[in-house]
Amino acid sequence: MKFNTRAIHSHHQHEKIYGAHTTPIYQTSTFIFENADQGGRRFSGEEEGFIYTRLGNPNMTEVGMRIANLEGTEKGLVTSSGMSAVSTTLMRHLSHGDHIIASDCLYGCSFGFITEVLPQYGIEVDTIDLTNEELLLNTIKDNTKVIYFETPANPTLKIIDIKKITTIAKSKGIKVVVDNTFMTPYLQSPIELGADIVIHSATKYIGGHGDVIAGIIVGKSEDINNIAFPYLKDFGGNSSPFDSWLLMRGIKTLGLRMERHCSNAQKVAEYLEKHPKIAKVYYPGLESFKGKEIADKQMRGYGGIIAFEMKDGFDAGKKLMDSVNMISLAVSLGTVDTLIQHPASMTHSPIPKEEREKGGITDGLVRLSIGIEDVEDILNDLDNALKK
Ligand code: LCS
Repeated sequence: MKFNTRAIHSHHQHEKIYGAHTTPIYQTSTFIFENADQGGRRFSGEEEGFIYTRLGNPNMTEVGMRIANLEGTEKGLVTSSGMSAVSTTLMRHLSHGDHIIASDCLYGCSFGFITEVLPQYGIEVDTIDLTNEELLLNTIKDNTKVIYFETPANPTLKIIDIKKITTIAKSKGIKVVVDNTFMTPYLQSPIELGADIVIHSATKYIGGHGDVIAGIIVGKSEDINNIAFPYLKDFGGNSSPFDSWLLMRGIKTLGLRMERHCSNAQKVAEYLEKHPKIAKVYYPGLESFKGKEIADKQMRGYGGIIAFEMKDGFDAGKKLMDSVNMISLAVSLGTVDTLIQHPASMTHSPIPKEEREKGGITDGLVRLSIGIEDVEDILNDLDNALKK
């Protein structure tokens, strides 16, 4: 079956007692065993079945398996946040004395976790420009266990060649973890390009409606089982039945929404690029965009996120953010409505200024997450705000 059909049907099991058409919310902390022997078999893994919601729940299984299916892999987990997906995955693959290479442009808290928290556990970290192949080859060491990146990256949309990185990593036995939040499985398939694990902030496009915080981890069953037990189980960063249920509702319309996010963002990016008050626009669908060639090779659309710099710098950007009307001034992204925010003082403030600027996140950069409203209304709102 094709993507949109799988987004609606894959791994759905009709509820048998009352015949509910959609999956009910299994809002329960624990599950009843038929007898003591069965309880023992479930704990030992001899028998499949649910035990206790921190260890798994029908709503989480359905979402995890559906995203795994859409990402073209075997198994998935739903976590309490995107950061739980990042931290649980990395803690599973790194121990004292290991080395991780991460992109120099990442979501602020991911960057903070990797550069501030991991070294406290004796893990060596290098954040580098992963578009520079020679630099990557020179940075890899005998103890390098993981290469970690986002593409397109938050917030500059920096594009990293997934196939190139996974080919290098495979030859050296290094795991590649890709954060596919900006693209979703509808627009990009890192696993097909050789990645081992794909993670998401499902808070964004997968949920899609701005009402849930969640994360996803998908990959081969063996890798996912090794993250689930004992890491997700013992760190306790699983999702909840209701949040998973909200994600399931969002996933069914993912393809439709992504098409609209892409077409709206393309029009807004083209409008901004021509505007006399705008100095530079970052959007992979623009001919002027630096990573366009690789984007065209590995992406099936350019997504809904645009970053830009005002000619008059941060003060002009601040005025713009304070002048929009329909558009909300808020962090997060990937919601049905359009959001605007300032990475340097908001989402990427955990990164020291010098590091931030190395990753291209200047003080003047403004980020837009384009929603699925009628594009004329988004353009009108921006046009009125830019006039001010
Ligand atoms: N990965 C990416 C690429 C993200 O953009 C975010 C959050 C996360 C991971 C973490 O996910 P969370 O725990 O929030 O579900 N990005 C945000 C942003 O740009 N604005 O607010 C949050």
